[in-house]
Amino acid sequence: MELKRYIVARQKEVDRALDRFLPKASTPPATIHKAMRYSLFAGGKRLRPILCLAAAEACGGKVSAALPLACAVECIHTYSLVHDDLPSMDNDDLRRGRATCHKVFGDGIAILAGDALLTIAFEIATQVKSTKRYDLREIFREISTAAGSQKLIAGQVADLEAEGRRINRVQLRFIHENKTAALLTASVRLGAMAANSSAKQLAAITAFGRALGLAFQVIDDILDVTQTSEKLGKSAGKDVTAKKATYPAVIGLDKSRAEARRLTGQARNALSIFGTRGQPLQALANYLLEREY
Ligand code: GRG
Repeated sequence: MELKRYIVARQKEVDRALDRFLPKASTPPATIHKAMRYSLFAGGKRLRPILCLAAAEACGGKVSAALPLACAVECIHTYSLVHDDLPSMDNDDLRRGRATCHKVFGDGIAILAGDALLTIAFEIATQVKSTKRYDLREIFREISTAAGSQKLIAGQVADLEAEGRRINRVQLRFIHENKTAALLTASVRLGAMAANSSAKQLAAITAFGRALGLAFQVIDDILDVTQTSEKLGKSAGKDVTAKKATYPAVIGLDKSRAEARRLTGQARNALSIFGTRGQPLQALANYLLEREY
């Protein structure tokens, strides 16, 4: 399997669908739709939607059936980045290789663009068809809990409260599991649900998502201290300046690299029940471990 080509094809598919789902930039009030599109089409890697679609494939489902859910998680992810970049949160000027939403549109519109991206995620998700095993209620519960105050927002709260303070490995894991791994896990679980996965398949996909999600954030922490802003498309070295809770800060760089490898191995092992249908997920896990941005 040629992974690069696979990723580019999926990115295009997701971008086309997002473009269809989002109001046009000229739709009144144009400012908000321009701001939403500015951040959504800023060149994100589309990892969460790609993982969602690959999970549907692994469970023997059609990629097209999972597409609305893949787009919904990308909208939630983008909202979280827009809000995270605000002066009252991480106060960042650079995201996805360009000026952050609030730098271009002002804080008020950036807050509203984030709100609107979160809300439209649920509107887009209504396009999915329920399957024999998973009805829309279950699918909506999955999305809302992942984005809610006990997962994504819990992680962000813990992250804000840990700034400048010494925290231990358990507290750090809590931040990473919620700030990052929860939405990644929901992405693959939603793909599996759209594919009417069996309980055994869903459990394997969940184990994969949790380990991969954690590995992803450990790698993100490592890249923050080893890469340039140019390469990352966001401000490098920010974690150290902001005295952020990160794996390199708590356990050191070498142990962080070993932990990322261990977690990636754990994620890949969880895929054994899928055989060749799990190959794209296997390759994506390896790719994320080796990534440079
Ligand atoms: C504001 C509710 C709220 C949550 C914010 C997303 C987030 C939580 C904080 C942003 C900073 C950060 C380190 C987030 C962890 C997740 C992460 C590594 C995001 C970047 O994801 P990529 O690399 O980004 O997939 P692209 O731009 O490629 O989509």
